Amino acid sequence: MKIPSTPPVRLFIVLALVLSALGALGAPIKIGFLVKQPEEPWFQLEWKFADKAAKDLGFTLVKIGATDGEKVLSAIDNLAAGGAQGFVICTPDTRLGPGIVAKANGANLKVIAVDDQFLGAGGKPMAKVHYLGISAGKIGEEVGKTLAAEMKKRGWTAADTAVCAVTFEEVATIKERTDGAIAALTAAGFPKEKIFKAAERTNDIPGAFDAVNVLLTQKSGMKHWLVCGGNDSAVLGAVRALEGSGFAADSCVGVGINGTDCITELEKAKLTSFYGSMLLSAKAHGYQTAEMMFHWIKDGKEPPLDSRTVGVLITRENFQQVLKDQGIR
Ligand code: FCA
Repeated sequence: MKIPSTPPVRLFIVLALVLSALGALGAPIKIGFLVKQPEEPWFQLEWKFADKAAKDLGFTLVKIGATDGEKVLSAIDNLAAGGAQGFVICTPDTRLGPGIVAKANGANLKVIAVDDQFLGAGGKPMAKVHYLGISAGKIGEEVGKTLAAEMKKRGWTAADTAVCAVTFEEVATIKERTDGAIAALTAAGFPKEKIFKAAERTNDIPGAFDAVNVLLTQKSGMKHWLVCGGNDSAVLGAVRALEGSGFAADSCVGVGINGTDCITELEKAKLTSFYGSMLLSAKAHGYQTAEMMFHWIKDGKEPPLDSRTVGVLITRENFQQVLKDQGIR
């Protein structure tokens, strides 16, 4: 091409060529990653693995702690203003689903829900929103089976043992977990009337601690407790409450879920009632969701609508090795 010689015209044409070359390369990809409890190790690990995906694939990751609905909505505004094309979110309230989708659509942002599935009209899961979560019922059943096996191993009888299930039933994935644990315990022959729920007001250690303290004052006189809950925090709070009521490590067994929020507990020199946890894949939840979002934006490759991950039991015996294998330690 012969570029005309007058300087302003030449400058204009050169600029246009540079800009169109940049356009062909595509806009830089920016992805948000919003989590409901940024202080919990589980979510920090999701972020760590999402950061790794950003580094490997070459996009910008914007990590946002979105602890309530207002923060979620303003974060979406900020992402859109900052040139992001999509975000992954573990919402602080699953009922915000329709609002989040409307806001994202309005801003032309793609959404993947991670961990906690959005709820739509009538409290039904929003099956059309791309979601990656855990096989919650099955993982809960593994917790129940482990508790039943440990009870047997210790020679405890149903007459002197009770179950404390720390529940948080407003989040479906958490309810499915405790329902699964209770189902497995009853299937193993544990009497239903000795299974007690302690409902948390907040899904964290203090929430579980308070709920279990209330239960323990109502159900005094038990010799042994088996403890399940929606995640590690739930079981850790319960174990602390039991210790406060004089239950030592040899009188209770607790099994958590996540496996990431109980590492310091398993490392304690002194044995506690926290026996083990179903370790989930923070890598799949952090890296894979960010990667799926990246390819969706870049190549138009739509992720699967519903993916579920599994868990593996870790205890004091194997946790060091398993965490190492999974790139957590
Ligand atoms: C929920 C829980 C987290 C984690 C995640 C997979 O969001 O609150 O602790 O278990 O599911």
